[in-house]
Amino acid sequence: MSFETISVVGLGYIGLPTAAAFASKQIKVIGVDVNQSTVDTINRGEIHIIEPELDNYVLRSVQSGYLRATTVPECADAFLIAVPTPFFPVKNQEEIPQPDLSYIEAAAKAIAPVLKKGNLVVLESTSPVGATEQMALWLQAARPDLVFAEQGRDNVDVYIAHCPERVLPGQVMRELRENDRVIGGITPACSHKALELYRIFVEGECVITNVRTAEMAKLTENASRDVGIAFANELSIICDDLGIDVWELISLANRHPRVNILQPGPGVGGHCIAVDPWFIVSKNPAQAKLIHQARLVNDSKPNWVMDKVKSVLLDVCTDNPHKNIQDLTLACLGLSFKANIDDIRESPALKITEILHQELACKLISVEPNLKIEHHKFSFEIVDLNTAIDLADVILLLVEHDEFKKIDPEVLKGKRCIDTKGIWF
Ligand code: SAJ
Repeated sequence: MSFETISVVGLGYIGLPTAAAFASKQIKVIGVDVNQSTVDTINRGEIHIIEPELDNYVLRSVQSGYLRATTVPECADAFLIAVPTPFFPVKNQEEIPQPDLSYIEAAAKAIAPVLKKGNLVVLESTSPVGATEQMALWLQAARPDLVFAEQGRDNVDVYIAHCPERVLPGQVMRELRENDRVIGGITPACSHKALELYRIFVEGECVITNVRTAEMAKLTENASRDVGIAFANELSIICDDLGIDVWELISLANRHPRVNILQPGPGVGGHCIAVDPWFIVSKNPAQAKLIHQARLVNDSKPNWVMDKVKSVLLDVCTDNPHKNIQDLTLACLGLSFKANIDDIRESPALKITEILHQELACKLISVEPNLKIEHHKFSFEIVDLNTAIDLADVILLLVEHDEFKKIDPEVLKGKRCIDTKGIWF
């Protein structure tokens, strides 16, 4: 076999599961991370991120000797780069975020000294179109003694490809194995080399294309979903104005055999769908009008929800003239970025709850059944579901957790409810 040892650079949400997937197939894997405590945790057979099944995979891989972590890259047959590709901060909403490829550059410079003839380097990080070719240039500059892949070049020493991950947080180990993979080499020989690598553990189909199409495929998947959600979010605002139940409307429209509208919500969260479209917009701002607008629609949905809450609180005061806003209690249900997970990063529900807590004079309480509260510090109070329903004058449903779907409609009687996920009406 061409691949006896594989090095995975960046041991985060994608790199560590990928390293463990290769190790589970009895391939020697050297995991590389700049963070010493991450390296130490993995070498103890433990994990530093939350993902079902991953703990067992890592423990077995480390105990069997197939997975080892280090801060310093070592020689291997293939290198997978799975480092973050964040955006530079923007000064105002009008500015288009620009990608920061410095982690890829640092990873390329770190592995360059240990590269040798016949190696394959795969960029897995979600990246703007052109990033893999840029990585090849950084590698070539660091190792002028080796010939790196370049379009149209036949005889190369180091093969280079892009193979984006497409796994859903919460189902990473299964999806890594079962999902189809798009593989784009800088040359066809690079694609075939990368195909051989992924076939080690991927049971889905591995489809070959060129490098730029592979980069764009990943961005397209998430941008397509973002545009679809923006359509649903815009519909929800129009329907609210027209007195139409958007959930009923969508379920009726979706009975058409060629219509499949996504679901509105309080905004789009997570680290992928709300982020990846910007890679397209930043590269082609003049052409990517719809993709850009979808981002703005989804990013503005939390403001619409907050305005709605304020107007409902005012209504309650108008209906009960003896009550001031200070006398009212608002219960916000859910903090995570989507249902039945504990991940609160880039969560519209958390953002809405925090801002409402800062801005409103009423009492605000929150419920999040998936979080270990002792691990977090919030400025607002967290209570259990029954207490929240008991105390609340107004209930704001932000995440469609199973616990909230099971609430008996009887106990909500007499409360004003704002259901941003359409689970109660
Ligand atoms: N959302 C809606 N309405 C919907 C669907 C989702 O408002 O109809 C919201 C969710 O509440 C959440 C956000 O969108 O806030 C994103 O959730 P998600 O479950 O759709 O996606 P992610 O971000 O967890 O994972 C996505 C996946 N991409 C696609 O489904 C196209 C996953 O396959 C990717 O691997 C992942 O991004 C990634 O890493 O890029």
